[in-house]
Amino acid sequence: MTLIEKNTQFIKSTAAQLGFSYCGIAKAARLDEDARRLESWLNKGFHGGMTYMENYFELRVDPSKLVPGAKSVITLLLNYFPGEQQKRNVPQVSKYAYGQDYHEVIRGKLRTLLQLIKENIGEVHGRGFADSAPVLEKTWAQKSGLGWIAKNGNLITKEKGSFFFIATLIIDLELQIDDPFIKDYCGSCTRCIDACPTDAILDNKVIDGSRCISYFTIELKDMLIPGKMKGKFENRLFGCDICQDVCPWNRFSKPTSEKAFTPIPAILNFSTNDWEELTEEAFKVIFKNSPLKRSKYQGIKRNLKFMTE
Ligand code: B12
Ligand code: SF4
Ligand code: SF4
Repeated sequence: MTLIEKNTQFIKSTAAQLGFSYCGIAKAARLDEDARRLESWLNKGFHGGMTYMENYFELRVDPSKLVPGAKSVITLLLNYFPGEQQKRNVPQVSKYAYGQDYHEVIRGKLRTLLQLIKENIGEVHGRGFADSAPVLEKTWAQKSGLGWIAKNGNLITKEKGSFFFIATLIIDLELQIDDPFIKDYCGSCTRCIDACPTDAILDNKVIDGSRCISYFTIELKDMLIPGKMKGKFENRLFGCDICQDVCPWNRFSKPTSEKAFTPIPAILNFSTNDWEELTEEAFKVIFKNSPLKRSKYQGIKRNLKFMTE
Protein backbone atom coordinates (compact mmCIF):
# COMPACT_ATOMS: atom_id res chain seq x y z
CA MET A 1 0.00 0.00 0.00
CA THR A 2 1.39 3.44 -0.93
CA LEU A 3 1.48 6.28 1.59
CA ILE A 4 -1.29 8.08 -0.34
CA GLU A 5 -3.50 4.99 -0.12
CA LYS A 6 -2.72 4.58 3.59
CA ASN A 7 -3.59 8.22 4.34
CA THR A 8 -6.78 7.97 2.31
CA GLN A 9 -7.85 4.88 4.17
CA PHE A 10 -7.12 6.52 7.52
CA ILE A 11 -9.27 9.55 6.64
CA LYS A 12 -12.19 7.46 5.37
CA SER A 13 -12.24 5.15 8.38
CA THR A 14 -11.94 8.09 10.80
CA ALA A 15 -14.84 9.85 9.03
CA ALA A 16 -16.97 6.71 9.47
CA GLN A 17 -16.05 6.55 13.18
CA LEU A 18 -17.17 10.16 13.56
CA GLY A 19 -20.60 9.19 12.25
CA PHE A 20 -20.41 10.32 8.62
CA SER A 21 -22.26 7.91 6.32
CA TYR A 22 -20.24 8.76 3.24
CA CYS A 23 -16.80 10.13 2.50
CA GLY A 24 -15.58 10.84 -1.02
CA ILE A 25 -12.53 12.65 -2.32
CA ALA A 26 -12.02 14.86 -5.38
CA LYS A 27 -8.95 16.63 -6.71
CA ALA A 28 -8.98 20.29 -5.71
CA ALA A 29 -9.33 22.26 -8.95
CA ARG A 30 -11.26 25.27 -10.20
CA LEU A 31 -14.88 24.45 -11.08
CA ASP A 32 -15.06 26.09 -14.49
CA GLU A 33 -18.37 24.59 -15.62
CA ASP A 34 -20.02 25.38 -12.29
CA ALA A 35 -18.71 28.92 -12.38
CA ARG A 36 -20.76 29.40 -15.57
CA ARG A 37 -23.87 27.82 -13.98
CA LEU A 38 -23.52 29.94 -10.86
CA GLU A 39 -23.04 33.11 -12.89
CA SER A 40 -26.16 32.44 -14.93
CA TRP A 41 -28.16 31.63 -11.74
CA LEU A 42 -27.09 34.91 -10.19
CA ASN A 43 -27.73 36.89 -13.37
CA LYS A 44 -31.30 35.61 -13.44
CA GLY A 45 -31.81 36.77 -9.85
CA PHE A 46 -32.61 33.27 -8.57
CA HIS A 47 -30.88 34.13 -5.32
CA GLY A 48 -33.53 36.78 -4.54
CA GLY A 49 -32.47 38.65 -1.42
CA MET A 50 -29.68 36.21 -0.52
CA THR A 51 -27.02 38.77 -1.39
CA TYR A 52 -24.35 36.63 0.31
CA MET A 53 -24.55 34.39 -2.78
CA GLU A 54 -23.12 37.26 -4.87
CA ASN A 55 -20.05 37.54 -2.67
CA TYR A 56 -16.72 35.72 -2.96
CA PHE A 57 -17.44 34.34 -6.45
CA GLU A 58 -13.82 33.24 -7.00
CA LEU A 59 -13.61 31.54 -3.59
CA ARG A 60 -16.81 29.67 -4.37
CA VAL A 61 -15.45 28.15 -7.55
CA ASP A 62 -11.80 27.67 -6.59
CA PRO A 63 -10.82 25.70 -3.44
CA SER A 64 -7.22 26.94 -3.57
CA LYS A 65 -8.55 30.43 -2.82
CA LEU A 66 -9.91 29.08 0.48
CA VAL A 67 -6.93 26.89 1.35
CA PRO A 68 -3.63 27.89 -0.28
CA GLY A 69 -1.98 24.86 -1.90
CA ALA A 70 -5.23 22.84 -1.69
CA LYS A 71 -4.83 19.35 -3.17
CA SER A 72 -7.93 17.44 -2.10
CA VAL A 73 -11.57 18.19 -1.36
CA ILE A 74 -13.02 15.66 1.07
CA THR A 75 -16.82 15.53 1.07
CA LEU A 76 -18.73 14.00 3.94
CA LEU A 77 -22.43 13.27 4.29
CA LEU A 78 -24.24 13.24 7.62
CA ASN A 79 -27.70 11.66 7.78
CA TYR A 80 -30.42 13.71 9.47
CA PHE A 81 -33.50 11.65 8.65
CA PRO A 82 -35.48 11.52 11.91
CA GLY A 83 -36.80 8.34 13.51
CA GLU A 84 -40.07 10.06 14.34
CA GLN A 85 -41.99 12.75 12.43
CA GLN A 86 -44.50 15.51 13.11
CA LYS A 87 -48.20 14.91 12.56
CA ARG A 88 -49.34 16.14 9.14
CA ASN A 89 -52.02 18.61 10.26
CA VAL A 90 -49.76 20.90 12.30
CA PRO A 91 -47.31 23.59 11.10
CA GLN A 92 -44.46 21.70 9.44
CA VAL A 93 -40.80 22.11 10.32
CA SER A 94 -38.20 20.72 7.90
CA LYS A 95 -36.70 17.47 9.06
CA TYR A 96 -33.22 18.96 9.04
CA ALA A 97 -34.31 21.29 11.84
CA TYR A 98 -35.85 18.75 14.22
CA GLY A 99 -32.82 18.53 16.49
CA GLN A 100 -29.81 20.65 17.43
CA ASP A 101 -28.24 23.10 15.02
CA TYR A 102 -26.27 21.05 12.49
CA HIS A 103 -23.67 23.79 12.00
CA GLU A 104 -22.35 23.24 15.52
CA VAL A 105 -22.59 19.45 15.31
CA ILE A 106 -20.74 19.23 12.00
CA ARG A 107 -18.17 21.88 12.94
CA GLY A 108 -17.20 19.78 15.96
CA LYS A 109 -16.79 16.65 13.86
CA LEU A 110 -14.73 18.44 11.18
CA ARG A 111 -12.45 19.92 13.83
CA THR A 112 -11.86 16.47 15.30
CA LEU A 113 -11.23 14.96 11.87
CA LEU A 114 -8.64 17.61 10.98
CA GLN A 115 -6.98 17.24 14.38
CA LEU A 116 -6.71 13.45 13.97
CA ILE A 117 -5.31 13.89 10.45
CA LYS A 118 -2.62 16.20 11.86
CA GLU A 119 -1.79 13.82 14.71
CA ASN A 120 -1.58 10.74 12.51
CA ILE A 121 -0.34 12.05 9.18
CA GLY A 122 1.65 15.17 10.07
CA GLU A 123 1.76 18.80 8.99
CA VAL A 124 -1.48 19.23 7.03
CA HIS A 125 -3.35 22.48 6.51
CA GLY A 126 -7.04 22.56 5.88
CA ARG A 127 -10.42 24.08 6.55
CA GLY A 128 -13.78 22.45 7.13
CA PHE A 129 -17.13 23.84 5.96
CA ALA A 130 -20.81 22.97 6.22
CA ASP A 131 -23.34 25.28 4.68
CA SER A 132 -21.49 28.24 6.11
CA ALA A 133 -19.01 29.20 3.45
CA PRO A 134 -18.69 29.89 -0.25
CA VAL A 135 -18.25 26.28 -1.38
CA LEU A 136 -20.33 24.50 -4.04
CA GLU A 137 -20.97 21.54 -1.79
CA LYS A 138 -23.28 19.48 -4.01
CA THR A 139 -20.87 19.69 -6.91
CA TRP A 140 -18.01 18.38 -4.78
CA ALA A 141 -20.20 15.55 -3.51
CA GLN A 142 -21.02 14.57 -7.10
CA LYS A 143 -17.40 14.90 -8.16
CA SER A 144 -16.29 12.59 -5.38
CA GLY A 145 -18.74 9.88 -6.38
CA LEU A 146 -21.31 10.18 -3.59
CA GLY A 147 -24.43 10.70 -5.70
CA TRP A 148 -26.10 12.71 -8.44
CA ILE A 149 -27.48 16.24 -8.45
CA ALA A 150 -31.16 15.60 -9.03
CA LYS A 151 -34.00 17.52 -10.67
CA ASN A 152 -35.08 18.76 -7.23
CA GLY A 153 -31.63 20.34 -6.83
CA ASN A 154 -30.53 18.00 -4.06
CA LEU A 155 -27.69 15.52 -4.03
CA ILE A 156 -29.17 12.02 -3.90
CA THR A 157 -27.34 8.87 -2.88
CA LYS A 158 -28.55 5.70 -4.54
CA GLU A 159 -28.52 3.71 -1.32
CA LYS A 160 -30.06 6.13 1.19
CA GLY A 161 -31.69 9.06 -0.59
CA SER A 162 -31.11 12.78 0.04
CA PHE A 163 -31.77 13.57 3.71
CA PHE A 164 -28.09 14.31 4.31
CA PHE A 165 -26.10 17.38 5.23
CA ILE A 166 -23.02 17.93 3.14
CA ALA A 167 -19.73 18.93 4.74
CA THR A 168 -16.40 19.60 3.03
CA LEU A 169 -12.86 19.54 4.25
CA ILE A 170 -10.33 21.12 1.89
CA ILE A 171 -6.73 20.13 2.61
CA ASP A 172 -3.26 20.52 1.15
CA LEU A 173 -2.59 16.76 1.25
CA GLU A 174 -2.60 14.54 -1.81
CA LEU A 175 -5.07 11.68 -1.52
CA GLN A 176 -6.55 8.93 -3.65
CA ILE A 177 -9.27 10.46 -5.81
CA ASP A 178 -12.69 8.83 -6.23
CA ASP A 179 -14.43 8.58 -9.59
CA PRO A 180 -17.19 11.15 -10.09
CA PHE A 181 -20.80 9.97 -10.02
CA ILE A 182 -21.66 10.07 -13.71
CA LYS A 183 -25.16 8.61 -13.87
CA ASP A 184 -28.41 10.36 -13.14
CA TYR A 185 -31.19 8.20 -11.75
CA CYS A 186 -34.04 10.70 -12.05
CA GLY A 187 -34.92 9.32 -15.47
CA SER A 188 -38.32 10.47 -16.72
CA CYS A 189 -39.67 11.10 -13.19
CA THR A 190 -41.07 14.59 -12.54
CA ARG A 191 -42.67 14.06 -9.11
CA CYS A 192 -40.74 16.85 -7.40
CA ILE A 193 -41.50 19.35 -10.18
CA ASP A 194 -45.20 18.45 -10.09
CA ALA A 195 -45.34 18.65 -6.29
CA CYS A 196 -43.51 21.95 -5.72
CA PRO A 197 -46.29 24.35 -4.64
CA THR A 198 -44.50 27.52 -5.80
CA ASP A 199 -43.07 26.25 -9.11
CA ALA A 200 -39.52 26.84 -7.90
CA ILE A 201 -38.07 23.81 -9.72
CA LEU A 202 -37.12 24.73 -13.26
CA ASP A 203 -35.54 22.68 -16.05
CA ASN A 204 -31.98 21.38 -15.95
CA LYS A 205 -31.77 21.05 -12.16
CA VAL A 206 -32.06 24.78 -11.68
CA ILE A 207 -33.87 25.96 -8.57
CA ASP A 208 -35.30 29.46 -8.51
CA GLY A 209 -34.30 30.13 -4.92
CA SER A 210 -36.37 33.31 -4.88
CA ARG A 211 -39.57 31.22 -5.24
CA CYS A 212 -38.68 28.46 -2.78
CA ILE A 213 -40.65 28.13 0.48
CA SER A 214 -37.38 27.46 2.25
CA TYR A 215 -36.21 30.91 1.13
CA PHE A 216 -39.40 32.65 2.19
CA THR A 217 -39.63 31.00 5.59
CA ILE A 218 -35.92 31.08 6.57
CA GLU A 219 -33.96 33.61 4.53
CA LEU A 220 -36.35 36.57 4.22
CA LYS A 221 -35.56 37.82 7.71
CA ASP A 222 -37.44 40.99 8.50
CA MET A 223 -39.27 41.20 5.20
CA LEU A 224 -42.86 40.31 4.38
CA ILE A 225 -43.66 37.21 2.34
CA PRO A 226 -45.10 38.33 -1.03
CA GLY A 227 -48.89 38.14 -1.14
CA LYS A 228 -48.83 36.22 -4.45
CA MET A 229 -47.57 33.21 -2.47
CA LYS A 230 -50.65 33.19 -0.24
CA GLY A 231 -52.24 29.76 0.05
CA LYS A 232 -49.25 27.99 -1.48
CA PHE A 233 -47.27 26.99 1.59
CA GLU A 234 -49.08 23.75 2.41
CA ASN A 235 -48.59 24.15 6.15
CA ARG A 236 -44.80 24.85 5.96
CA LEU A 237 -43.66 26.81 8.99
CA PHE A 238 -39.89 26.54 8.62
CA GLY A 239 -38.20 25.26 5.46
CA CYS A 240 -39.77 22.79 3.06
CA ASP A 241 -39.25 19.09 2.37
CA ILE A 242 -41.96 18.56 -0.24
CA CYS A 243 -39.62 17.89 -3.19
CA GLN A 244 -37.69 15.37 -1.10
CA ASP A 245 -40.71 13.72 0.52
CA VAL A 246 -42.17 12.83 -2.87
CA CYS A 247 -38.88 11.53 -4.25
CA PRO A 248 -38.92 7.74 -4.72
CA TRP A 249 -35.25 7.51 -3.76
CA ASN A 250 -36.11 8.64 -0.24
CA ARG A 251 -37.92 5.34 0.35
CA PHE A 252 -34.44 4.20 1.29
CA SER A 253 -33.92 6.80 4.04
CA LYS A 254 -32.87 5.31 7.37
CA PRO A 255 -33.18 7.14 10.72
CA THR A 256 -30.01 8.91 11.80
CA SER A 257 -28.01 7.56 14.71
CA GLU A 258 -26.69 11.07 15.51
CA LYS A 259 -27.95 11.79 19.03
CA ALA A 260 -27.79 15.57 18.53
CA PHE A 261 -30.44 15.26 15.80
CA THR A 262 -32.97 13.62 18.11
CA PRO A 263 -36.13 15.71 17.65
CA ILE A 264 -36.84 18.40 20.24
CA PRO A 265 -40.06 17.20 21.97
CA ALA A 266 -41.83 20.51 21.17
CA ILE A 267 -41.37 19.94 17.45
CA LEU A 268 -43.02 16.55 17.62
CA ASN A 269 -45.74 17.56 20.08
CA PHE A 270 -46.76 21.18 19.36
CA SER A 271 -50.28 21.70 18.05
CA THR A 272 -51.17 24.74 15.90
CA ASN A 273 -52.47 26.32 19.07
CA ASP A 274 -49.16 25.71 20.88
CA TRP A 275 -47.30 27.48 18.06
CA GLU A 276 -49.75 30.35 18.18
CA GLU A 277 -49.44 30.77 21.93
CA LEU A 278 -45.67 30.44 22.05
CA THR A 279 -44.11 33.43 23.79
CA GLU A 280 -40.75 34.94 22.93
CA GLU A 281 -39.32 33.87 26.30
CA ALA A 282 -40.41 30.26 25.79
CA PHE A 283 -39.13 30.31 22.17
CA LYS A 284 -35.68 31.38 23.37
CA VAL A 285 -35.51 28.54 25.87
CA ILE A 286 -37.03 25.73 23.80
CA PHE A 287 -35.22 26.55 20.54
CA LYS A 288 -31.95 27.76 22.06
CA ASN A 289 -29.80 25.27 20.11
CA SER A 290 -32.16 24.76 17.22
CA PRO A 291 -31.88 25.94 13.58
CA LEU A 292 -35.21 27.73 14.14
CA LYS A 293 -33.34 30.47 15.94
CA ARG A 294 -32.13 31.54 12.47
CA SER A 295 -35.63 32.84 11.72
CA LYS A 296 -35.92 34.35 15.19
CA TYR A 297 -39.20 34.47 17.10
CA GLN A 298 -40.61 37.21 14.85
CA GLY A 299 -39.84 35.16 11.73
CA ILE A 300 -41.63 32.09 13.06
CA LYS A 301 -44.63 34.23 14.03
CA ARG A 302 -44.67 35.87 10.58
CA ASN A 303 -44.58 32.45 8.89
CA LEU A 304 -47.34 31.14 11.12
CA LYS A 305 -49.55 34.12 10.40
CA PHE A 306 -48.92 33.85 6.65
CA MET A 307 -49.84 30.16 6.70
CA THR A 308 -52.92 30.33 8.83
CA GLU A 309 -54.61 33.64 7.96
C1 B12 B 1 -28.35 28.99 -1.31
C2 B12 B 1 -28.85 27.66 -0.76
C3 B12 B 1 -30.23 27.47 -0.71
C4 B12 B 1 -31.23 28.44 -1.34
C5 B12 B 1 -31.21 28.26 -2.87
C6 B12 B 1 -31.38 26.80 -3.32
C7 B12 B 1 -30.40 26.33 -4.38
N1 B12 B 1 -30.67 25.15 -4.92
O1 B12 B 1 -29.43 26.95 -4.72
C8 B12 B 1 -32.55 28.03 -0.62
C9 B12 B 1 -32.72 28.90 0.61
C10 B12 B 1 -33.82 28.13 -1.46
C11 B12 B 1 -32.21 26.60 -0.18
C12 B12 B 1 -33.17 25.65 0.12
C13 B12 B 1 -32.88 24.36 0.52
N2 B12 B 1 -31.67 23.88 0.88
CO1 B12 B 1 -30.04 24.84 0.57
N3 B12 B 1 -28.37 25.61 0.26
C14 B12 B 1 -27.93 26.69 -0.31
C15 B12 B 1 -26.40 26.77 -0.31
C16 B12 B 1 -25.95 27.71 0.80
C17 B12 B 1 -25.76 27.21 -1.63
C18 B12 B 1 -26.29 26.48 -2.87
C19 B12 B 1 -25.79 27.14 -4.12
O2 B12 B 1 -24.61 27.30 -4.32
N4 B12 B 1 -26.72 27.57 -4.99
C20 B12 B 1 -26.39 28.23 -6.19
C21 B12 B 1 -26.82 27.41 -7.39
C22 B12 B 1 -26.36 28.07 -8.67
O3 B12 B 1 -26.17 26.27 -7.28
P1 B12 B 1 -26.75 24.80 -7.19
O4 B12 B 1 -28.21 24.71 -7.32
O5 B12 B 1 -26.10 24.23 -6.00
O6 B12 B 1 -26.16 24.23 -8.53
C23 B12 B 1 -24.77 24.15 -8.76
C24 B12 B 1 -24.28 22.74 -8.81
O7 B12 B 1 -25.25 21.86 -8.29
C25 B12 B 1 -23.97 22.52 -10.26
N5 B12 B 1 -24.86 21.66 -10.97
C26 B12 B 1 -26.18 21.78 -11.10
N6 B12 B 1 -26.62 20.81 -11.90
C27 B12 B 1 -25.54 20.09 -12.27
C28 B12 B 1 -25.44 18.98 -13.10
C29 B12 B 1 -24.18 18.43 -13.33
C30 B12 B 1 -24.07 17.25 -14.20
C31 B12 B 1 -23.04 19.00 -12.71
C32 B12 B 1 -21.72 18.44 -12.91
C33 B12 B 1 -23.17 20.10 -11.89
C34 B12 B 1 -24.43 20.63 -11.70
O8 B12 B 1 -23.97 23.77 -10.93
C35 B12 B 1 -24.61 24.76 -10.15
C36 B12 B 1 -23.83 26.03 -10.17
O9 B12 B 1 -22.59 25.89 -9.65
C37 B12 B 1 -26.01 25.27 -0.02
C38 B12 B 1 -24.73 25.07 0.80
C39 B12 B 1 -23.49 25.23 -0.04
N7 B12 B 1 -22.54 26.02 0.41
O10 B12 B 1 -23.39 24.63 -1.11
C40 B12 B 1 -27.24 24.73 0.73
C41 B12 B 1 -27.70 23.27 0.45
C42 B12 B 1 -27.71 23.07 -1.04
N8 B12 B 1 -29.07 23.26 0.92
C43 B12 B 1 -29.41 22.16 1.47
C44 B12 B 1 -30.72 21.87 1.93
C45 B12 B 1 -30.89 20.66 2.83
C46 B12 B 1 -31.80 22.68 1.53
C47 B12 B 1 -33.30 22.39 1.76
C48 B12 B 1 -33.71 20.93 1.58
C49 B12 B 1 -33.67 22.89 3.19
C50 B12 B 1 -35.14 22.76 3.56
N9 B12 B 1 -35.62 21.57 3.91
O11 B12 B 1 -35.84 23.73 3.57
C51 B12 B 1 -33.95 23.31 0.68
C52 B12 B 1 -34.11 22.57 -0.67
C53 B12 B 1 -34.45 23.44 -1.83
C54 B12 B 1 -34.05 22.82 -3.17
N10 B12 B 1 -34.98 22.11 -3.79
O12 B12 B 1 -32.91 22.99 -3.60
C55 B12 B 1 -28.26 21.16 1.50
C56 B12 B 1 -28.48 20.07 0.43
C57 B12 B 1 -28.10 18.68 0.86
C58 B12 B 1 -28.28 17.70 -0.27
N11 B12 B 1 -28.47 16.43 0.03
O13 B12 B 1 -28.22 18.04 -1.43
C59 B12 B 1 -27.03 22.09 1.27
C60 B12 B 1 -25.87 21.47 0.48
C61 B12 B 1 -26.53 22.56 2.66
C62 B12 B 1 -25.72 21.48 3.37
N12 B12 B 1 -24.45 21.72 3.60
O14 B12 B 1 -26.18 20.41 3.70
N13 B12 B 1 -30.89 26.40 -0.14
S1 SF4 C 1 -38.14 22.96 -1.03
FE1 SF4 C 1 -40.38 23.16 -1.40
S2 SF4 C 1 -40.66 25.14 -2.38
FE2 SF4 C 1 -38.47 24.65 -2.48
S3 SF4 C 1 -38.18 23.64 -4.44
FE3 SF4 C 1 -38.61 21.99 -2.98
S4 SF4 C 1 -40.83 21.71 -3.02
FE4 SF4 C 1 -40.40 23.67 -4.02
S1 SF4 D 1 -38.72 13.13 -7.46
FE1 SF4 D 1 -38.05 12.10 -9.33
S2 SF4 D 1 -37.23 13.76 -10.64
FE2 SF4 D 1 -37.40 14.57 -8.56
S3 SF4 D 1 -35.38 14.23 -7.67
FE3 SF4 D 1 -36.61 12.44 -7.12
S4 SF4 D 1 -36.20 10.95 -8.76
FE4 SF4 D 1 -35.49 12.94 -9.48
